[in-house]
Amino acid sequence: MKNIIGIGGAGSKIATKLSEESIVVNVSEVELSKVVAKEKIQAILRGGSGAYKGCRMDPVIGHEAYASVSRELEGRIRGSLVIAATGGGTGNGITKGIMDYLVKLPEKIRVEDKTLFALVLPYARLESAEFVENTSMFLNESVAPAIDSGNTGNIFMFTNRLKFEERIPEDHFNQMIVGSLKEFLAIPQKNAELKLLDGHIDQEDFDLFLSKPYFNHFTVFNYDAGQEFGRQLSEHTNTLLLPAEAPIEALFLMEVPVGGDQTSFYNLVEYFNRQGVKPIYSVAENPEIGAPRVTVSQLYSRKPAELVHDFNTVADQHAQTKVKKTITQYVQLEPLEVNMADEAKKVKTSDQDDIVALLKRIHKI
Ligand SMILES: Nc1nc2c(ncn2[C@@H]2O[C@H](COP(=O)(O)OP(=O)(O)OP(=O)(O)O)[C@@H](O)[C@H]2O)c(=O)[nH]1
Ligand SMILES: [Mg+2]
Repeated sequence: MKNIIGIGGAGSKIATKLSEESIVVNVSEVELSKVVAKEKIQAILRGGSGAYKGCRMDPVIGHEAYASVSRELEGRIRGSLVIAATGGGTGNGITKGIMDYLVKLPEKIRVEDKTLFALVLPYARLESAEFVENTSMFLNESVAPAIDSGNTGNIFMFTNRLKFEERIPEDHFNQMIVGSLKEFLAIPQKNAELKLLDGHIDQEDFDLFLSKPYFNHFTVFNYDAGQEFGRQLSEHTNTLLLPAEAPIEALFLMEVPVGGDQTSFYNLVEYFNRQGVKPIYSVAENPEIGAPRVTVSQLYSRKPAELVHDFNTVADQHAQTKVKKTITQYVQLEPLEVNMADEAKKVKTSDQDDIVALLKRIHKI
């Protein structure tokens, strides 16, 4: 990872928890002063005046401020991870600037230069209508085209649902996000350090996986080889992330204790095979654990309206209505055929059968 870039209040807090070597970007001087970072970039509001308190939840203001930092950011986003909340003005508006830039690039970005995004979505049931609307607009107008351009890498869709439902203190919740991301990103390092028993995920394989323009749902749990894997996977979704849809690609690391059964990974291979996916995997011996553990990542794709709906699937009737309103306001449904052609193209399959299997899997035929 070249740089970790935190944008806006939430983005900066989470990025600097992930690494003090982060770069933070904010309009707000106060928020910038509160974090320890390698580099602090202050975005300037149009007109250059004001107390630099932030964008007051207005992404239009945040997007206008993008012009003041575009040069600096465009030089730093390649091969980097961008972290921002989608609800406020600054993280939303400036990340929109980055995504628009990636969409308009005349050339295709190389694998190692792809930008990853970790987005923090509001919990629609309890967070303000502005946060929800800003998010709907962002998912539809920025995220969907960015994915379609093929120029973004994996996108992690974090949600504040658990934070609100379990009343978790903000700092602790941020630590949970960071801990979970670190665990997933440690896969190649574990492959380098642990004794490998089967398969292999090296840094290049991992980077290639991260470079795909899909959503990434990853999760970690103790695996019981005596039980069905699919059920365990659905019982152990990562509750910090939006749930995964039918996977297009998958990757897993299975860690087994010394002398543990190293062949149960075939269950996972077969499970994914039934989903039409051939996973990349490795099995490693970890002397520090007492039971087998798996880190599983699934890449999936969503259309704009589904995306907007996703972040609210668990909310109550009131919030459903709130989100429905934002869907009709912001989301224009494209003709299905257009999306399907794109989906098929994105998955670089050599034979027609695979494309048909893919379309079936995503329930389009
Ligand atoms: N998980 C988490 N969410 C946060 C945190 N701070 C704010 N949020 C959420 O992020 C959204 C608001 O985004 P912020 O990052 O505060 O806003 P901003 O990008 O700085 O934009 P403005 O302050 O409007 O200029 C809301 O959904 C908040 O609940 C945090 O530290 N952790
Ligand atoms: Mg702010």
